[in-house]
Amino acid sequence: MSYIFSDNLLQTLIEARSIAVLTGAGISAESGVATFRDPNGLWAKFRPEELASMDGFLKNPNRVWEWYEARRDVIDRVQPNAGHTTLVQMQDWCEQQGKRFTLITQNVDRLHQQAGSRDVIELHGNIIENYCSRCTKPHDYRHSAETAAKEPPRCTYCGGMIRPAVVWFGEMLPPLALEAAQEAARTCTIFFSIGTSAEVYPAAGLPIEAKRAGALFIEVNPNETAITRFADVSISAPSGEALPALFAAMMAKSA
Ligand code: BJW
Ligand code: ZN
Repeated sequence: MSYIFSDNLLQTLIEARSIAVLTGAGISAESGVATFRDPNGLWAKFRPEELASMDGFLKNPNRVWEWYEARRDVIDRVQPNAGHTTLVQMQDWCEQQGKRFTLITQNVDRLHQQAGSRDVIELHGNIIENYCSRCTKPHDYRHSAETAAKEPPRCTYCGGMIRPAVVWFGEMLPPLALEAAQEAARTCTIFFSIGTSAEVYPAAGLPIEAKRAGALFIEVNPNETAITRFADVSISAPSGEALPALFAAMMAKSA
């Protein structure tokens, strides 16, 4: 597949002072991690309120714990794809050019960090770490296929049930991460929204905040989303193909 990007877009990207990027599950799809809301996504098979909420966890802790253990099995086996690695190259290039680059992700899979991205803002936590659902102390359980537990381990301090360090529905996002993301959205000149359906708030509000503050809003997604109609540029393609093509075109133009 070949992509043609307008000279105007490439020039705007090359001259940008500050680039902010929001990613969602779609950027990891080509690595083999299921998205949530696609036809084959997790929410086609499971009910979000039963698996991704504190109520669901308290009603059936073993089921929720086993679901996260199964997802950890998948994440342990996959590798970052060309979409992730292009964002590392973009960060390197921005930093060499004295531009600001901020990567904000809703993903819990840590594939951005595995690819080499630095200072990633995690809005929805991560699936690797764990903490006590009662006293909130971190717990050092680390998943492995051999030790996968069928029920949540217990807190060594208070005996409470251990939960994954992700953000469930109805829970606050980590305040410093959210503030940093909102600041980047308000001050960037280019805002990319990549592989997210933009259905879940407050993350879904970031592209619109950026656009209101004057940024050019670029969406990369093979499908239409809740915010496609607000995009200044819509790149309707998988991120593992579109991002390397876009970055290569930028580099060719700036050479
Ligand atoms: C490709 C591709 C390829 C495919 N290349 N692309 C304001 C208005 C309305 C509601 C609310 C609001 N503020 C808060 C709420 C409530 C709620 C919410 O937003 N609900 C909506 C669903 C209506 N938000 C919350 O509860 C948040 N907390 C909060 O706001 O606290 C304050 C508060 C509390 C109580 C009341 C009011 C305020 C917390 C949200 C936590 C979300 N958690 C999850 C689970 C994390 C743990 C886990 O992984 O198990 O986070 S839900 C799930 O959705 C996960 C994701 O990070 C998140 C977003 O999904 P994402 O990444 O967009 O994935 P998909 O599947 O939806 O989309 C994939 C996209 O990829 C698609 O578009 C494809 O086309 C595309 N794609 N292949 C590029 N190759
Ligand atoms: Zn505890």
